[in-house]
Amino acid sequence: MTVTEDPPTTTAVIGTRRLRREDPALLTGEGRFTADLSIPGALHLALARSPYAHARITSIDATAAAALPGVVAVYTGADLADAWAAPMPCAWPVTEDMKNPAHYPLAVSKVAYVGDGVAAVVATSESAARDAVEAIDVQYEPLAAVIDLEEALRDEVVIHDELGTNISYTWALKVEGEAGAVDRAFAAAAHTVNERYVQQRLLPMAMEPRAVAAVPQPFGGDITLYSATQIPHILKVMTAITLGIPEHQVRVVAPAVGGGFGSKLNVYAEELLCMALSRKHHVPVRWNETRSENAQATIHGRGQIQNIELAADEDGKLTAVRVRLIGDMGAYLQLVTPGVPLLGGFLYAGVYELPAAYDFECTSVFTTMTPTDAYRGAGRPEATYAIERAMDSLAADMGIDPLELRRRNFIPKEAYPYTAWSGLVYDSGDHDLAATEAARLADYDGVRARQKTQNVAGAAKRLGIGVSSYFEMCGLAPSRVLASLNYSAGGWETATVRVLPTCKVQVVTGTAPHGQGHETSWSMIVADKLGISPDDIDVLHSDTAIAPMGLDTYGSRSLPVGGVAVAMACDKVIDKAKQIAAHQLEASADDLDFEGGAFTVKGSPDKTLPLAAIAFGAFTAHNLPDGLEPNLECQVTYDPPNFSWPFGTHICVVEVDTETGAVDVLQYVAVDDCGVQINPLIVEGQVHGGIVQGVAQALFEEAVYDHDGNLKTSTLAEYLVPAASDVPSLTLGHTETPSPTNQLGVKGVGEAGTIGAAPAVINAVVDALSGLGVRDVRMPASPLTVWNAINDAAASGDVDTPSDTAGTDVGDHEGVTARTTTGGGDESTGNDEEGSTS
Ligand code: MCN
Repeated sequence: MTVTEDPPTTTAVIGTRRLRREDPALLTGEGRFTADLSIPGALHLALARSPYAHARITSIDATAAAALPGVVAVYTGADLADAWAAPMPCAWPVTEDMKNPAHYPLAVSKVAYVGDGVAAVVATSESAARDAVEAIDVQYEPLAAVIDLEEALRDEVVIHDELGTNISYTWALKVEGEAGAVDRAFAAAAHTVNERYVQQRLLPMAMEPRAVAAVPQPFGGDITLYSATQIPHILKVMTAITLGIPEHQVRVVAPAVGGGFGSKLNVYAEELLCMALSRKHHVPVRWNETRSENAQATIHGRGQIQNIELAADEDGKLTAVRVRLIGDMGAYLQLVTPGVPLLGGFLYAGVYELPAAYDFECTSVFTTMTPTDAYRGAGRPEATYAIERAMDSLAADMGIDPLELRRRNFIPKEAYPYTAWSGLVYDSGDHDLAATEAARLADYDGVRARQKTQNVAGAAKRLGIGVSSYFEMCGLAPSRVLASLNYSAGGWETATVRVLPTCKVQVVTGTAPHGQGHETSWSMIVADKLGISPDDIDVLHSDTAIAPMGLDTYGSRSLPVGGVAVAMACDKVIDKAKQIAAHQLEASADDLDFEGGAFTVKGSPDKTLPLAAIAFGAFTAHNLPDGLEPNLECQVTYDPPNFSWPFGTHICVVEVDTETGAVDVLQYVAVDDCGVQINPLIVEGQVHGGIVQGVAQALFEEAVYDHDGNLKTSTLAEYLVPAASDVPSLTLGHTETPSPTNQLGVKGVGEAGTIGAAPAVINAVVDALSGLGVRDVRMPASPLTVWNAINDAAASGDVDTPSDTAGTDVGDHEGVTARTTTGGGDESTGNDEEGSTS
């Protein structure tokens, strides 16, 4: 385990900062996205969508629309009732009694969110289809919207009549060494905190909105679905089931995909409609999403109210954690909606030692808003936010430095592999090393010293420093563990390595990259393994006709599962090549070394055979060992023994303007540990993007609904995706603690930045203002929200450390009286937008 600022140099290719081979085509506009595909004769789909959040459909009159030029047909939900063999899929029934309303691509009698599809137009052009949508006369009987999670719980307005309740499920994870351990720990605790946090809804906002094109074959019933999706393989299975098409007749292709962040990990109505209608009309049917539709009809992320309680002994060592969560499912359950809070459910003790005294319970409710589902981190950023914010509250109450409190609680590196209270085994970690490195890069002590002089009475700008130490339970696999969580699919991944006669290599992977650079990374793994140039290696993916088996890309699983499968397939190729080499060199296979792309007989450097010769020999099959199949192609399906557990510490330094509430991020340091890095350049890109999405949640973004259930932030004018100028230059360091569970020593990194960032930022904001009595600031910490927090604290007079006492407030913890807090956290700093989501 080492602290490394320079890339590791373990092998020739792995660990080098190779430029992404994917980028030239994307940067020069050559990349072909779904909407770019030229599909002669395609009809265009457009959807009439509900303008009401909750209403009964009383009538639909499409006569005028159907008569418009270019319109081929208009369909209602009732017209298409026979098109579906099953409702739209939810692959994660987390409890046996989970309530899941039947959800079809078009609503039939009732709508449950603004944007719910009620009719479909197919026309000869996109504009004709969209114009016709305007001419459809849909009459509704409006019902009350439900946008408040606690109101949804009360069932005063029930959204899905047939369920009789808005509660989809309650899932509990209570682990106690002895019965009553949690209650006893809280009763005996020297310190407790009890905090409430709101995870606002977020819009994933991939740069490319969704796009679909379904192309039926004229004979035989085969159909090809082109889709901007992260999950071509899962989509193939699910669309076959939902439409009742034999699976072998469905081919799914994901052309270039412009980001997903979880939002393209789904089976959407428009995909099913294009497929069903293309089969009905025997011509291709395509659909391109507008940006506003993307905001309304593509899944949202987060949406939780969290209540977290920590119990700690006199030294601040955690003795129990209790969490109560309300999850906002939105109007319907999409592919993995119910599993999102559950994924976080294991992480509310963070990277800290905890006895078996953990009590987590989540109740998830339907609301009349766009369905939620996995968004970068999916449950894990939410959990990390809660524990990391609560740790800061505990530190503040105890009057100790937040970094010091974390150090007292870190799982020590000697304890790894560490069997946690949950029974899960964390593979490897050195949290203190990552925290120490982050503190060094951020000049933590220096900033604390600066605070003393800056945060004086009446200071216009107050300095804050926030720490967040995180775990990312990722690399989604192993299949058996996923089964124990009621997930309906496995977690394995496939790879084929095919050495062509001329020793060029094709890698076929079941992962489906949409910005993560797998072509570059996988070629680097193969190059190292086989001793050939990465430029001689092609990586094929995202087409189920080429890569028939796979489980796709999400959950930072591709490298620790799919990339490791690639390495294992190379091992198989080498084993087979060795048999050929042994045969041709007339040596025992045990006496051969393989290095630099050639086999050499041990002790006889002149007796050597390059892989190129073996590849050609395997192709001609003129001189192979008896019984050995020709060609050099091997496949592996890998189901890892464990999740992978990357971790790290992020530190954010902010300055808060006390007169305007504006937050200026002065410095952001991230020290992440994802084990061995295949390509540090890609890792940095992933961490950069992830941090920006976390900073965005902390400071900028929120899907805001009004009381009638209208999304008020459905364009980029209202939904504040940060611009490059809003984000500071990021200082990245890393530590390298290899995972012992796979041969590459790798862990995933795709979500790490997002998981670490939001709590680091808000901890910094609260740290800056704690001397003014501010204990919490709700996300996004917009200037108005921060300003209100300052003024609410002033009005309540709850100032721990008077701001007129220079040097005794933030950062100087000697001046703070330790106290035990048992009340609820400060809830007064809610977002002031009308009808915010929670
Ligand atoms: N990598 C590496 N060394 C490591 C870890 C990762 O070189 N130790 C490299 C991998 O080889 C791969 C990339 O980093 O090229 C990401 O790998 P991994 O962590 O396995 O994550 P996935 O490829 O499975 O990507 C999924 C992850 C998720 S869950 C979201 S959400 C997300 C993310 O990736 N969405 C993204 N990053 C994104 N990046 C882009 N551009 N667009 C998205 O939609």
